[in-house]
Amino acid sequence: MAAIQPLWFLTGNKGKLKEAKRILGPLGFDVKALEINGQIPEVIEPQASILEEIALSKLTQAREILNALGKGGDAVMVEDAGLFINSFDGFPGVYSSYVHSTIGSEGILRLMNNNSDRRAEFRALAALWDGKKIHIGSGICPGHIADSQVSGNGFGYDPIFIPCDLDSNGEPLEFGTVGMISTDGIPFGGTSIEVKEKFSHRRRALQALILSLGRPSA
Ligand code: ITT
Repeated sequence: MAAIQPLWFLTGNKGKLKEAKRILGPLGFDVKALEINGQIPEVIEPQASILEEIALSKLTQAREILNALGKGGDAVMVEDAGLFINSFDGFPGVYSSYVHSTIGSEGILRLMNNNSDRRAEFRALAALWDGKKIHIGSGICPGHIADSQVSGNGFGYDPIFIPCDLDSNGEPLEFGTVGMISTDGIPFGGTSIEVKEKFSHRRRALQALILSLGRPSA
């Protein structure tokens, strides 16, 4: 087994940090929040229409912060995600963070009122600097927007997002197809973190990243 490698994660989202630790820990990464004096550094999130552009800009800023801390040789990662709703042409997409902090999941449900096409997907784009070069991994989780919120676990839009079922290989099926693996119509917010991981865009993005790094995945 490879030696444990420190990996800085620049994020202000504790839910994302927790999930990344769970996924990457067993693969030999000690994932730690990138902080300065106990504070998450402010970064500029560019106005861009694709997740990759945002993530790469944040990665550049993360590397500058690490350099300033005298840790320029360490590995550092950012990850950008969003909820893309089909009938809104992908909105909120790259604006998911702003939309969540303003109208929230409740607001999305209001906007979706009487909307019969409830298909949506989570997308995640992870970018990692390994000290020499940049690696990218992306992941998608197709699903749909619930009629009402559930409370319980998770964060962000988890209370209103129901993932598509998976086939026996763990791959997502078409919307409406019954598969071997299912949350039985329960949003992520009503499932455990272990269940969410089977479906998660984040898990897929991080696994693709690990593949690009040439590390064996779990
Ligand atoms: P960063 O500091 O890492 O940018 P953020 O909260 O802004 O944190 P993102 O831009 O990646 O994170 O996410 C956009 C929004 O989508 C934000 O409101 C998240 O809470 C939400 N989100 C991202 N991943 C999610 C997931 O797995 N489940 C539910 N909501 C999620």
